[in-house]
Amino acid sequence: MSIWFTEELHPYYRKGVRIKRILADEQTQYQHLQFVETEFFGNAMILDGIIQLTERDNMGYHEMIVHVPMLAVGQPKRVLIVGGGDGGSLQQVLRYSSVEEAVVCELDQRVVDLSREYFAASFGDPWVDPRTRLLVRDAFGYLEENPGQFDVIISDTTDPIGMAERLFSDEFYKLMVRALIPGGAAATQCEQPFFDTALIQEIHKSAKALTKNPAYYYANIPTYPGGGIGFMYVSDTPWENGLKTPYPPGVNNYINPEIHKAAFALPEFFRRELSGGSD
Ligand code: SPD
Repeated sequence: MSIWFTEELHPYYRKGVRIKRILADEQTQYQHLQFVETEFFGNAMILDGIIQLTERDNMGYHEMIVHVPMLAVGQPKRVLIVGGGDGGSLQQVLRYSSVEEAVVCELDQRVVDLSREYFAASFGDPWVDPRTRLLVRDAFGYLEENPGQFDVIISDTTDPIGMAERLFSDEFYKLMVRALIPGGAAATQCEQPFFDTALIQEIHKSAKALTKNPAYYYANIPTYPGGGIGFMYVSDTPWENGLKTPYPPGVNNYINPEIHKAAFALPEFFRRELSGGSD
């Protein structure tokens, strides 16, 4: 069998990947969850018709969402991952020997269960690490209950649709910043400059009101709309601090010092939008 999977996250844009076979297809309590084997990108997870990650190109996403805040903070001890049930961010977080606890707040247990099966070749089994604590629950309540607890928070979410919309709100950013220790840093999945300009502007405004040194950065991921995705770095600590920090043990497949720096260089139209259109 060889068929095309076509994704239409935006009504004016489509992309497709050729798939070899469907590995799993189920309706969980929360969403339509599919795992497929693709022709080129290895195994992929699809939620409600949207590609979340593939084995071949997830490194740009997970290395950048994790290492930029982790390196900026230096010796992170307690880390919270919001979402992230596939284990890709967790695998990167656990590379740091300074990490004493990595809490993953994921709503859908089936995402974890099936990812352990279909991404084992890529991520190993980070869930058995004694530092990992999986909480199958909504992150909002957890953030509310845990002010001032985390050195780093990684918001590794789906797109702002349905239940996930709240994770892109000012309210969420306030709770997230409140859950950081002083000088802690967060990085969030923050969508695509071409397609989501207004949303990113709003989030940047919230981040600026809450912290001294927020910044938007970008990574290339061919299977995401527009070929990539951006992240909001949210912290009083400048992201540049991370440029001086050595990488944790293990192999990097995307980040290096040049990429780390260049990721914060924004195309002019978008830089202007984020600066409020004034300069
Ligand atoms: N438009 C796709 C955005 C996917 C973001 N979530 C990725 C989860 C990987 N851990």
